[in-house]
Formats: sequence, C-alpha cells, structure tokens
Amino acid sequence: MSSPPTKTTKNKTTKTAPSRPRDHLSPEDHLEILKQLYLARYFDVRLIKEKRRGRLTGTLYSSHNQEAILVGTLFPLKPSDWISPIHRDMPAFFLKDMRSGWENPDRMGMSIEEVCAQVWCKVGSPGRARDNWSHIGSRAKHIIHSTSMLAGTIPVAAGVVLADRLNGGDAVVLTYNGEGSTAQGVFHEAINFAAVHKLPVITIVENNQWAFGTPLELGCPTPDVATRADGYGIPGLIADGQDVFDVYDKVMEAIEWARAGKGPSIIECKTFRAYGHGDHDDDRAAKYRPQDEVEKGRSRDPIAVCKRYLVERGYLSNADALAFAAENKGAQEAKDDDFPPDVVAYMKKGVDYAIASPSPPAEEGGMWVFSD
Ligand SMILES: Cc1ncc(C[n+]2csc(CCOP(=O)(O)OP(=O)(O)O)c2C)c(N)n1
Ligand SMILES: [Mg+2]
Repeated sequence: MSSPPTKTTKNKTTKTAPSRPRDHLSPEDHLEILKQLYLARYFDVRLIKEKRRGRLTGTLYSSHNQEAILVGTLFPLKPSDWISPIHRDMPAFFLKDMRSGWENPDRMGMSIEEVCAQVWCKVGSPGRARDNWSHIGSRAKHIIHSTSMLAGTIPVAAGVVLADRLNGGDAVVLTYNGEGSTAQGVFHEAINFAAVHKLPVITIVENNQWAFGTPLELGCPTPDVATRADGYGIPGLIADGQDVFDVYDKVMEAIEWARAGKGPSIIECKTFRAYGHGDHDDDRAAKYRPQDEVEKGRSRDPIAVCKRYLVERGYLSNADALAFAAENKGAQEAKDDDFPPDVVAYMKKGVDYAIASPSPPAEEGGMWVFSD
C-alpha cells in the first residue's frame, strides 16, 4: 500500500509554504469565503434572536465558533459531491455549492427558504413540520438525510459513493461528526469498510471538546481523534478548525487522495463549542464548563482569523476589515449592522418566506408513515 499523503501530525501553519491548495484560490474566492463565514454566523445569530422573541419552537444546535469547518469543507467540493451533515451543521444544507451562485435555483444545495421553512416547521420545508432541525436531506442535491444516531450516517455515505463508483462516477462524500460520535461502534465498522474498499469517504470530525455534558477526556482515550486513522491504514489529518484556509487545505488534500482512488481519510478539526449542546442546555453548560475554558475556547473567532489572513495577503483593506464587526460577539450583542448587508438580506428572504408560509394540514400527520 502506498503511504498516506500526511502522517497524523499536529497542525503547523507556515505563512510562506509554497503552493498550498488555498494558493490556487482567486482573490474573489478568498472574499467569498469570508462572506460565507458571515452568513453561517448570521444564520445562527438570527435564529437565536427569533427564538428569544418567542417566534420559534424546537431546539437550536448552534454552530457558532465552528463556521470555518463548514465553509472550509464545503468550498472545495464539486457540485456533484455528496455531504452528510448532522445537528451541528445546519448551515451546511444551504452553504453546499454556493460557489454556483447564492441565488442560483439549480445549485446543488438547499435554498435558504427551504432551510428556514424547516426551522419554522412550515409547508415548503423538506421535513414538512416533523422536526424543526436537521432531519432532512435531498437526493437531488446530493445531501444524505441526517439521522440522530451518531456516526450512523457514515455507513450510508459509504454505500452512496460505492454506488456512485459502480455507476462510473467520481463523487466524494463528506460526513460530519462530533468527536463524541467517534466512540460509537458504527464509526469503526463504517470506516473499516470504506478503507478496505478504498471508498472516497472523508470523515470530518468536529472536535469541539464536548459531547453534550461529556468532556473529551471522558469519551476519547487520546486528545487527537485523527490518530484513529492509523488503525485503518488511512490518512488522519488535523486541521485548525478556527482557520478556514487550514481546513480548506486539508480537505483538498483528502479529496485529491480520494478521487485518485486511494480511499478514505479522517480530518479532525480542532474547535470549541461556544454554547450549550442545544439552546435548552445553555444554562447547564454555563455550570458544567469552567468559565476560563469557555473564554479560551472562544478567543479565536474564525471570522477574525480569516479577516486577519485576508488583510495580510492584501485581499482586504484595513478599512473593509473594520466595516463589519460580528466577530467576538455573542448572539445578543451582534447587530445586523455587524454583518454585510447582502448577508442580512439573504437570510431575511428565508425568514420572511418561512413566517409567511402556512403550517402543513393536520391530516398530513400520517404521510410517509402509513401506506394507503
Ligand atoms: C448513538 C447515539 N447516542 C447518543 C445520542 C444522544 N446525543 C445526541 S448529540 C450527543 C452529543 C454529541 O456530541 P458530539 O458527537 O461531540 O457532537 P457535538 O454535539 O459536540 O457537535 C448525544 C450524546 C445519539 N443521538 N446517538
Ligand atoms: Mg463534540
């Protein structure tokens, strides 16, 4: 077997490293990536505010502080590639294939209207009010339906790309998982299967240090989840989950490896869960997590890290970097003025659509459950 592209190593960011995948991105791509970070953050901020106004029911699972993982993993994909998001990844449903145009109805991602209708439990949502969150998918858009069984989507993803390969395709699949899900038996079985059959399954582990109320050291025997890749003979990469371009580089490396027929990879993105497990857990999380740990974990805001890099590279002026200041602000502090107006307007379309949409009729309750 040929050796993996990168051994399991701690992330080392070298400013002058030649020809990293990011170096092939245009200045416009760099600015688009920043814009998408703002959008993912604004989605979260806006929903938290809506919930506090009493306009939403159900639980919100915040991706605050983890946006660089979503944007950095989705940006390198081809439209025909597959994704398999779960509860922490709600913006992934609309961020997928945004490079084909935010407003493009044919792009291979869900519209902001569909995703907001899902959150508001309205007609026009993929789940038609059976859930307010991520239990959705779209075969047409190549988004594998999310389930609540942690790591349970990895074998499904392996099957999807196996079928694609048998049909002559070259699609890869990104599966999203928290570090907690790596303790599941199915995590091992699915990656073992993918490794044996050299399937293009890229397992993203969002290591945010907490699995509900369980800290990393009580769920994982090693601080680096990526080392588990060694047991399957596949690459295990560690990315700085606060740095969208480091995530992008590592995912590109895994995609090239997978498309060349060499098989799966695990990419562990180091990050920190900003809030409680869900908004129902915020008050408890404030008690079970030491305040200094939370402050440290939130101190490298992915928007700030991205902006700093863009300024250093000359893609963003200092004045433009200062124009919007969403970074290092909680949902209550952040105002619409802290975000680019097109980001606010895009989300508003989704929210307005959802609020104006009717609820599904009660008779629909048995749909998809009982056959006629
Ligand atoms: C097999 C299984 N066990 C338990 C649960 C309940 N549960 C839902 S989310 C969660 C914590 C997940 O933590 P992690 O995988 O680290 O993801 P995070 O929420 O931190 O993003 C648990 C225990 C579940 N959904 N599935
Ligand atoms: Mg976690």
